[in-house]
Amino acid sequence: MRNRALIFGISGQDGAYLAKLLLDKGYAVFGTSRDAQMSSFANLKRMAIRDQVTTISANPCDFRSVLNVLTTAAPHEVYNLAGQSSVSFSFEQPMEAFTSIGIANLTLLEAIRFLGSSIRYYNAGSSECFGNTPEVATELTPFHPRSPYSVAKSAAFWQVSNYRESYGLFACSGILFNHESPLRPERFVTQKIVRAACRIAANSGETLFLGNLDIARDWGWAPEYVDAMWRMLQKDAPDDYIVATGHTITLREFVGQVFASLGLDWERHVQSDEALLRPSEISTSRGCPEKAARLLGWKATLTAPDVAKRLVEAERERLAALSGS
Ligand code: GDR
Repeated sequence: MRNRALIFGISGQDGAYLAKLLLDKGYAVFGTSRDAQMSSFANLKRMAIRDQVTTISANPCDFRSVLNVLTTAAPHEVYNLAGQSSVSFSFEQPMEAFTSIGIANLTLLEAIRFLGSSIRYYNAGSSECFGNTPEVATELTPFHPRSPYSVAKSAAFWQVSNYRESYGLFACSGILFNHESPLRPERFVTQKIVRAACRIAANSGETLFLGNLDIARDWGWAPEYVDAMWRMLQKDAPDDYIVATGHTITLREFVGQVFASLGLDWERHVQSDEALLRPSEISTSRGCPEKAARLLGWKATLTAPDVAKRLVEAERERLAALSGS
């Protein structure tokens, strides 16, 4: 019998790459959206897999809705990638952050427990839970969340741990550091920079306004990260893992690399804007991916400079396709 996977939040970047990975492995893939009839599933279309995925309407905060989709799809594996994903937006909508992340995760765990099911469950955790990590974070580093988003992600992480300990659920959290791709919207800083830089290279004459350029992040390549999610659910026992490249650079360096790859001097085109600063910020984010390498056999092959280069290449290809050249 074919393996069946259900992805909550299949419309996002990670949902699309994970769906592709699972389809390539022979899975029957089901994906949810709050209103599947109204959703465009643009990322699935861009990956040319829209027709291969069965999409179902479901609200992960609604117990009945979750029971319904779990019964319909009858999955062996459930990946919860749904919920708010923007840290900056969570300061504007903190209740939505907690509901779409914390309550949704709890509802899914409860539904799996209620069904007495042997479903394997993946929860999308986040490096944001660590807060500032001038020293490299491991899976044992205490959390210090600094945004409504990361408070909710921390709650979800401990819910998973608690359901594993209390009820023996096969549930894992992947603590993913920043991971990027051309499927990201401009709300996230990497695509904001790459798209603006490409427009500037085409003589738009605009200035790119950014917040804090001194922050440092470990930016990896999203298609590689979904493979780590899958590997977690193939182990004999559930556990939590950091997923990172182990290589951190500043936003200033990232911007410099993007502009340089287009033959531009970034300092002539970029300005800092105080309005883009967050109420509280993580200045440095560093993660140790050693456990994932040792126990999952997973290792990132692309680090931030490669990510910058690939994003620029992809954007140039997209623009060329649009202009028909
Ligand atoms: P982040 O991603 O908050 O780290 O969360 P984002 O790309 O939004 O910000 C990265 C860093 O860049 C700084 N920054 C700006 N960010 C945005 N969006 N726009 C700007 O103009 C700008 N200027 C500076 C930010 O302050 C921040 O420090 C991502 C998401 O994918 C989460 O879902 C995930 O959990 C974490 O990464 C790990």
